[in-house]
Amino acid sequence: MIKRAFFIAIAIFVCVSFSEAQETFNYDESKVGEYTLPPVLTLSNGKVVANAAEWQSRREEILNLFRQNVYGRIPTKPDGLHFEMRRLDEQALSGRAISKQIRIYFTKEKTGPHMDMILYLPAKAGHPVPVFAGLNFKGNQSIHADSSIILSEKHPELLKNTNKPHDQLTRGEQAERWEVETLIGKGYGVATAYYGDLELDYLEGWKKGIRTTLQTELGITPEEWAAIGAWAWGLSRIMDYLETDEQVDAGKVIVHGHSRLGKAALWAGANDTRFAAVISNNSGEGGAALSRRWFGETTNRINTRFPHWFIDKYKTYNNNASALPVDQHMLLALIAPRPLYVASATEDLWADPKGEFLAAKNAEPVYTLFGKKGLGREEMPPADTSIGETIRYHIRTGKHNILLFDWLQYIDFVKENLE
Ligand code: GTR
Repeated sequence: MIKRAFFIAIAIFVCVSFSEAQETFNYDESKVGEYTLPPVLTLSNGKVVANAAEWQSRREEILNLFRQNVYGRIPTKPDGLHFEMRRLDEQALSGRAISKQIRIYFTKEKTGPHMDMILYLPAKAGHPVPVFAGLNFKGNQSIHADSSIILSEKHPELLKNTNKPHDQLTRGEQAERWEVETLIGKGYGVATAYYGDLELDYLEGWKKGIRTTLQTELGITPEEWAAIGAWAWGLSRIMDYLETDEQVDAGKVIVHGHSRLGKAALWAGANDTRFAAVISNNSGEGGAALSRRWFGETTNRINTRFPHWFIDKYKTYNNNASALPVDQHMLLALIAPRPLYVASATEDLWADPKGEFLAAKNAEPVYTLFGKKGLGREEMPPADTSIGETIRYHIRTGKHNILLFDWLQYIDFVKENLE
């Protein structure tokens, strides 16, 4: 048995290495080649959408195409969903914030699958506040050095091979990505949960994640969706909680995510229109970047390296993205008419910044139907310059990351679009 598993593992490793070794990645704009994007406004019957009311049928079509070909089905909320306050601190962050640590149980039973979220709110707001909601990579304790954050139960699974205590390794480790004080100081709430509470991010993570544990409650088999879908589903469950909290302005919840979690944020925003605005930070291939552009990461590579992120059907487009009935500008269009921010970074060529810009650009016609302005220019802006109105874009100087510069743009974007 062990021997068999060993040989399967070797075979997978050899296949992945072989297909990666075979593939060349392009970083030369002159080699991108020609491609034609599927028209966002043309219905499958050939009719062209002429106004916002007609867009609804095209929207349904596109959503279904993404479900059938890329991310899989997305179930609704389970009946037994309920919340439990684990820790409430009215004097968090030296009195500047209120923090609520809430367990979101996905079933009636307290022994069942759950996700732990933390919500920071500005201490003296005096009114319901807009909230930035996004998943984190390393457990809630990683977003801030705040010692009252309860350690993630799930994260240690990924730290098995080290002797260092979990606490030492991860508390505050990703604080520069979260800017909690900045957001609180400007009057916003911050809600987050660990993405591994939904599904741990490795090939077999689904076996212990919600795709397995909730299949009966949700009426969906594990292969009908994939990890990005599970993470997106979790974002909607955060929204379920936020709707119940009187200190939150549930009409102003902004879903955001970086990188693979940016892909999940886009998919959550596309499915769940309760999210008032959507932010994709360096989400790249399978996120905001056009799949048909041969630049940086490819469909083949993402499906080979991360087979658990997308459904099996998506793998049939490996080396053949032009056969996809969708491209990622259509995913962005599903956010319309809600405010959408797409951000890239100059050194993040793997995510194809120009492909992200062009996807945003090609989502514009849908925003126009609603009388909303998009990017307002044809060419990419210079680095560190935010452009656009309801659709915004910037390319930050530097690496694949989410940093203070990005957050400051997101804050302005929310202020100008939602308040
Ligand atoms: C990379 C992957 C990207 C992106 C990134 C991340 O390895 O190829 O699509 O999602 O990981 O999540 O940091």
